[in-house]
Amino acid sequence: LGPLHTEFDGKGYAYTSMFISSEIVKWKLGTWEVVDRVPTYYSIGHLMIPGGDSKKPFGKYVLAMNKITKDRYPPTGAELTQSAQLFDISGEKMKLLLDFPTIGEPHYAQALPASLIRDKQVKFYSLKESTHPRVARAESETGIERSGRRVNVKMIAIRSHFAPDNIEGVQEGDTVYFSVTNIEQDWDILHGFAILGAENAELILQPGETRTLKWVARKAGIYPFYCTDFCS
Ligand SMILES: [Cu+2]
Repeated sequence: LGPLHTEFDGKGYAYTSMFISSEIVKWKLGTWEVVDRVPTYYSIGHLMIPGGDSKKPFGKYVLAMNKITKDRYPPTGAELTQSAQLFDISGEKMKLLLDFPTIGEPHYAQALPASLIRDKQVKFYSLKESTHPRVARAESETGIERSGRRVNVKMIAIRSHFAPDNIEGVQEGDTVYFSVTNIEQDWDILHGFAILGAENAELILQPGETRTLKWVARKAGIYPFYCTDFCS
């Protein structure tokens, strides 16, 4: 009851989410007969077969994204997690592999074999090839310069420190532009930058990336800054 969405496995079957009866129904294209059904907990909305809305589905799994979590999880407050279920659809009957909590009411999703993106993804930004005007490729390229009431700081971030990490001489009312380069060239070492008194932002830096945070020295004092991608 209550069919919402349909995905295809590329092998002649369709899978329809049933919101009211809380189930996935598998049916055969052409004869339209129902060949299998599995319960979902509860009130499934979208469902997803990797590539299942394309001409060539990958067709090994179906994911149920449910809208109602009634009686599933401990009470964690007014907001409860939603639930999802992953089924193996490589055989005749759907087989539950994993039942797990997820965030929000997931509104569709897509999945694909890792091999399609593994060799094509940008893993980190090459420092050598960086054309960023504020890049500092090494500690020797960092520096602090003043022009009027503006202070430009060029910094590097590396595990587990910044350089320079002690900046003196900023005056009350100055505007400081912190340009920070994460000089790591390992794809999975991120760094961040936050400073006390920054009102609405901080930086997160992919390896090889340079970004700038504007900060105003509103009052004389000592202001700590730190890496938000905890590394020390
Ligand atoms: Cu860090």
